[in-house]
Amino acid sequence: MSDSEELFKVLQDAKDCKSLLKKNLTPERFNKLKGLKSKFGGTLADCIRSGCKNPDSGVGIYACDPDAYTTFAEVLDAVIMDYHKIDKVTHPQPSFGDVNNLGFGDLDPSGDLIVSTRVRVGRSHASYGFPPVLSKEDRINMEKVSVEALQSLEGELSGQYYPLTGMTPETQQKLTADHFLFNDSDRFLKAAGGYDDWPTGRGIYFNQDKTFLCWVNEEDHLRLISMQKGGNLAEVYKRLVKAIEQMEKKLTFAKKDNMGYLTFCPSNLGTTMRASVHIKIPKVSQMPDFKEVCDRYNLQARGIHGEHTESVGGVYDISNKRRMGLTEFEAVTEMMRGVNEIIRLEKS
Ligand code: ADP
Ligand code: CIR
Repeated sequence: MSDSEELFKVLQDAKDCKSLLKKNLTPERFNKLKGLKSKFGGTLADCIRSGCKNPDSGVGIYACDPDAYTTFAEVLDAVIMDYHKIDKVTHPQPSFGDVNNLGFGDLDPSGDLIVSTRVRVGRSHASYGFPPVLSKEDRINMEKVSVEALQSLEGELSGQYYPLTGMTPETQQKLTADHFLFNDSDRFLKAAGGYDDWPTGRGIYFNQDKTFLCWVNEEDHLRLISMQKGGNLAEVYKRLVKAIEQMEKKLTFAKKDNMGYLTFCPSNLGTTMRASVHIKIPKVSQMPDFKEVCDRYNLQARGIHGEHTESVGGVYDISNKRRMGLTEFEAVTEMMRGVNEIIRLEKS
């Protein structure tokens, strides 16, 4: 049996698996795609390894490289439509709204509930593949061009780059506990090859106040992040838009018609935007219909140390779930509306 056939068998035998991969990789699709290779040399096995080895995956499939969205479109399109709740793979041009008149400001002026606010996007270099097809040399070269672009940022975005190689474990732990830095503990990403050659080529850039940060070669080539304490979503969003515009002038990012920006995980395509609050909701989170409320407002609830972690002390990470088929402004507005409703419920 080939690598992909063995993986597919494991997936078919996983009877309790509810991932979008399991639902959408039918035997017909599998047989059609199993022998194909993407332009970067990636295979179907590279895309489905994580979802087959982790039957508790929610999504279960990654793109081995930007071309996977063409070569393996038959399964990826189905997963994309399912995740982003769209009936056609389509995505508008980027649109950030009028940043001087957004229609939202501080979501929690009382300061009672929202601990902090964060908005991030992912970006991929157009000329490189994603983790399963990258070499150590690719990672080092990508880090170099990313850091050069970051070092050209101006004003409140200007800062310094700190490579993971050589960083003390104490510094790493402190930055991670404070929600700034990533680590290599996500077993889904690990199985997808996301930590190959760790820690080579990885690092973090941040400004003096740690309100603008950039992750280099974590899950995506770049993750641009704006965050601060409290609930002022407008300030956080505006800072991120500024960073995106400056970075766009320096680098060429992978994009595709009707898909927007391309990312390793299909759940991040399109705007690639995740706008989140860490919010104290001891009452709402205990309501029997908490999950339904989140679904109704297209929100996702995570624990406070990132995806696949648990809540601590009634504090949850609440963010927009959909990133594709809507503009950046619409994605952040969707999150704002949902968070307003969660706050209303918590206070009533
Ligand atoms: P991502 O947003 O990159 O998809 P994670 O869910 O893994 O990924 O979160 C990454 C990190 O960002 C984690 O340390 C998490 O605690 C932190 N984080 C997310 N949202 C917020 C927020 N609103 N305030 C502070 N930290 C946050
Ligand atoms: C999974 O399938 O659960 C992991 N590979 C993570 C997918 C990203 N999750 C998400 O909801 N954005």
